Amino acid sequence: MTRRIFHIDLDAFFVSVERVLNPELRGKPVVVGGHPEGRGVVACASYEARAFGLHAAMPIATARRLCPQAIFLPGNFERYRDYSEKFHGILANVSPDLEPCGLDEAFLDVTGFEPHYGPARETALRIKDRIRNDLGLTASIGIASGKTVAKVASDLSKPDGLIEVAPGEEKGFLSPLPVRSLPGVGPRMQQTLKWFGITTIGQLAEMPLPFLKRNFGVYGEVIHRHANGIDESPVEGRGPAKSISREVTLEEDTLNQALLEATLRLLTEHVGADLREQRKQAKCVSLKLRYADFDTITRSQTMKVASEVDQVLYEVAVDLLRKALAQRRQAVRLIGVRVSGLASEARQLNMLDDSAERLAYLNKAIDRIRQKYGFEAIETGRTLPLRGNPRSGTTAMP
Ligand code: TTP
Ligand code: MG
Repeated sequence: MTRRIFHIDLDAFFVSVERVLNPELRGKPVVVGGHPEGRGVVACASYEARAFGLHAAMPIATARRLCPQAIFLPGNFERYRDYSEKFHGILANVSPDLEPCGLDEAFLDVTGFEPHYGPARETALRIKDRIRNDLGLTASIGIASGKTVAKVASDLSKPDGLIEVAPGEEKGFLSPLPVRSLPGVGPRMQQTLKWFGITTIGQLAEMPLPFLKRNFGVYGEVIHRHANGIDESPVEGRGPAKSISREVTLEEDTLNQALLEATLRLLTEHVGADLREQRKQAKCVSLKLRYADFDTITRSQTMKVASEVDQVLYEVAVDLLRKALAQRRQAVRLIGVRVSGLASEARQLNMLDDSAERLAYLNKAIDRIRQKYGFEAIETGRTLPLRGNPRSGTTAMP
């Protein structure tokens, strides 16, 4: 049976919540984010503000220059989280096959619903009505046979839109769109593709698989399938994950400590992003190394306090790595990191209170940008030795 997957994304989420609470903000250019004195970046710009070129992640100072008449608000994360939970609650009522991603987005699998609930399009319209009536917000929905096309469709339909891509039309739908519309194609990949003369998803879909693998590593294969409208990945509920891990086989066996540390840092950032996505903290960090002779070791450390902060998890992981390298001087073939002992996040996210809060907030801001522009959109200083190195692609451990 052809799957019917929804991608649902609220429009200008933070600003829309502010407008529910203060209707005078409607129809005006509004920006949430940064500090009143002009530091920081835009978290959310209303569509009226976007008409002046404002967008998420733009420095507030630039936003003020481009649109001085905009209303700038500091934002209230607790309030947004509250609306986010209600939003996910509405969707959970429709189908248990719900995969929330971020605060204002989710995938929903409604395959097989038609005989009972009518066409998928009508179910989507009912969801939009419910979100409007209960929360006062507008949502955009994409419907397709897989997650990637559904997401592209919802993005394209914004704001307050609905696009359904009929089964068999996935490839044709994607074909004329620019490569950056494909989730995971960040600015750097876009630039590389442009250099090869590839600007549309249709052109990308026609590129031979070995070419994409050579240039983008393991990720080239994923991009190839997605560009061709193929995405069979299931809609995965949060589930009670027991551990989260990432590992990568290096292109060449190596003893280069700087490279191993940078790789570990990137893997840890992926794991940290997953933890925060699931609103979990981990008590235990494990390092996995496979040597050139395929001998594999794991080393673990339990922390005094559970954490979801990249920097904290990395300090533990890199300590384990340094000890392991000091004990055995043999080239490494595979490196991985796993966190376990997961518990629900205890700490409330207060904006910018002290340094721990600041790090936690910074991590969440980075997650948002990466979700929007691809993981490669942001490089933290410690992963810089990996620059331009395709071995930075990571795979989830089974
Ligand atoms: P998005 O869904 O990416 O953006 P949006 O809802 O503001 O606008 P639209 O979907 O209509 O294009 O992000 C959801 C919220 O996440 C957004 O309102 C604010 C927050 N966010 C940040 O804090 N920083 C960021 O860099 C991004 C992209 C989003
Ligand atoms: Mg949104």
